[in-house]
Amino acid sequence: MTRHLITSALPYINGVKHLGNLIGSMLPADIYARYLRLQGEEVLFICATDEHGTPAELAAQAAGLPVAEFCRLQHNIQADIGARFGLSWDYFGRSSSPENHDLTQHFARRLDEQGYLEERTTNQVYSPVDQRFLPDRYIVGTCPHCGYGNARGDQCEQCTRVLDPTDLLDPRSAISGSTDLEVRETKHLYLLQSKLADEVAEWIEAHADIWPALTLSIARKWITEGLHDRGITRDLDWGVAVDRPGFEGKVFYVWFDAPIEYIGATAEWAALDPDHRNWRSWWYDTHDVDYTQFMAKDNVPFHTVSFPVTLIGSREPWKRADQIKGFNWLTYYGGKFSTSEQRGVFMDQALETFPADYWRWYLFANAPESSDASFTWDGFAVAVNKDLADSFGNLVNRCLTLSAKYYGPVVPDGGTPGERERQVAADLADIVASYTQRLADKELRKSATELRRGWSLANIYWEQSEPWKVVKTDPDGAAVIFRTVINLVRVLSLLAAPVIPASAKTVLDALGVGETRWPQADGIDDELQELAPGHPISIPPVLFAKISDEETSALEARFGGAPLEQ
Ligand code: B3M
Ligand code: ZN
Repeated sequence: MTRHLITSALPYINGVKHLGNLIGSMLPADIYARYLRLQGEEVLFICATDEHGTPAELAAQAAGLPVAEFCRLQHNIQADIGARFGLSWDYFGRSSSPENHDLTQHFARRLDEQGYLEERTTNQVYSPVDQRFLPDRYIVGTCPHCGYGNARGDQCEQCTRVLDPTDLLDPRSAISGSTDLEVRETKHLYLLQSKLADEVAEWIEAHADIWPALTLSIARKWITEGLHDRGITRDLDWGVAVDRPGFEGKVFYVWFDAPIEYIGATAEWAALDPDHRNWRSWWYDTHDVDYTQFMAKDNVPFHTVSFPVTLIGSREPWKRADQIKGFNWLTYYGGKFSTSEQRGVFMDQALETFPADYWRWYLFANAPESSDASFTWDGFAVAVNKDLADSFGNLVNRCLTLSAKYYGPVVPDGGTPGERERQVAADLADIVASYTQRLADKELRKSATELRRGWSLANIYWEQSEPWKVVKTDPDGAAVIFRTVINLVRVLSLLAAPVIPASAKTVLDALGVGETRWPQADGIDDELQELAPGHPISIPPVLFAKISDEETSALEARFGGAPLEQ
């Protein structure tokens, strides 16, 4: 029996995440986990906060807090918001955990024993005013190529050329602005990726026919460009200490320890119930685990190349991803969401304006899969009004309200399904089969199309059958229609449950559906008779409130919907 391991890219600790982070990894992973659980599969859904690196140190400094305290507070904030978005992690860990420290140091030792680590002395920019070495991104200056005055030491955002800090004209510290910078020698550990390039390339090509095009193209690009040895230690205080003589005061680079936290968080999860949870059975020398990773495209290189280098180089049988679902970017009116510049809609703000399901549906149906997708408030209002309110919510409330009016709070009795019901059953079977396949393939937009097809099928059957008229002359005939629609609503709510779990539960509770299990296409007749005559039902509250044009305009004004300056 296959067990399913699912991880979504770990959100950085600094600040509440925006909708792009949500749809870029965490939400698709949650939808997939929920779908598999409804299928009766064993699932372990893992995520965590990514707590190391310069951004964490600087954000803590700005908050006037010790970095460990800052991370603890921010982790709890992100855990709470994730829960309110219905992100059903089995565990939401912390990359600063002792488990991750131990595992990171274990991998470093193994890589060293296998000959894949090398000490190298390099020149690095030091800022006496800041009393620290400055990572490339924290040195700014004038780009020698295009004259842009805020070019970063690793890349110029204006002409996108990759830079070396020493290329910059008039360099200064991005932290203090100090121009008093020195170049000092410093020693770092280098991971000899070049020695493992062939094995990584072989692993990538072994997945060529199952990875999505976006994932495969990025992975192949990095291999084609040649795998360079890279420094995996930094002159920072906050992070996983390098337990090696001569490396006092240095920590591992955040991208070395962060993916290891997928394993670390699993160990943290197991530590809560050690008698029943065995983290190694998911990660070490496993043969029954199907592992899917979810992330945005900028993280794909680390997951298809860097992290596999660590796992392969350890020469231990660690589980590697089977499927890697990468996403393009969600933009905000065409511009990049930005945590540092507070541009776009952030998860806490989103929940202040509308319930989680509204966002979950919009992001699912507009996921940036084959290309970037642009969030607009108009697009959001259309998705909520047309799909959720009109197609799904309205049908649920009208059919249950009218059925209860004519037959009481039970599934109506009487009548025999006819040709029209047989056709509805056949069409529904096709939709259940295709929707199930799309979800299994983690194709969000195509899944949304199939779910919409199901809502449309039920609405057309309802409108064409006109039970509110039939009931006046043929109560038994109308009973068949109401019973069929009520059972259609049950099936469609189960299908929608992974995407809009709160709303689906409201409907399923009103229908008195106890066992939530995945509908079976090859048993569709039974599915449409599951709620038998006499089964008690109630009327749920209105599921979705429509968004008016005035509200949409006000939201655009509040969140700055105008096209952003690039
Ligand atoms: N913290 C997310 C980002 O780049 C990064 C993912 C780590 S996954 C191990 O925004
Ligand atoms: Zn430039």
